[in-house]
Amino acid sequence: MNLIYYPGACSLADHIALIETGLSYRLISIDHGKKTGDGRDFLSINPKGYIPTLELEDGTVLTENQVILNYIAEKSGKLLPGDGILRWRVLEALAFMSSEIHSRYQPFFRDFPEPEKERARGKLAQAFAILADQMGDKTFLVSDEMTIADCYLFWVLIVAPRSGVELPEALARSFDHMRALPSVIRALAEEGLG
Ligand SMILES: N[C@@H](CCC(=O)N[C@@H](CS)C(=O)NCC(=O)O)C(=O)O
Repeated sequence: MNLIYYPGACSLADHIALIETGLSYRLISIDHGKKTGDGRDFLSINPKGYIPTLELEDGTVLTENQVILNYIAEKSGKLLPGDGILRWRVLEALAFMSSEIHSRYQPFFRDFPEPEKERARGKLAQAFAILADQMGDKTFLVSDEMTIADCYLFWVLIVAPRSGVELPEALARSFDHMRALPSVIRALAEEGLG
């Protein structure tokens, strides 16, 4: 399958998940003119125009980070508990990070006016506190086993400094732990981010 990505963007979560699960993948970058690294018009692949975008071997295209992460987990049988409450906690954490954190990074990506940034900082601080509480002293967000929620969390934590909101200790610890994992080191290197 092809993962269409920008270096360091939220597609990093899917990239880490692909490496962790051992599924085979090809990385295809896109440029700012929405041209793919293999010379195609990105909008004709994903009219939404954003990454991550996953192209399956039969040409089917999947979009939306939460869905792509779920697909990787289902396909590999890894990074998502098969049943029980922990499965729902993983999906809950993904939805929370997508709607309450990722979308609140927009003012910092696009340089919105300061009052909007300040409002976003307040909401982000609350959301980080909730995740830190959930993390507690566990190794990963939901349990002591890594899940797709941790792949997304790592990207969320990479971007956090752009907002100027300080990370609670449990999240700073998670970031240090995650960035030392072989899958994360490899994903960053493959995206040219060393
Ligand atoms: N709803 C999408 C949002 C993905 C998204 O915001 N991707 C950003 C990169 S992190 C993007 O492609 N931005 C390019 C643009 O908005 O033109 C998802 O959850 O996958």
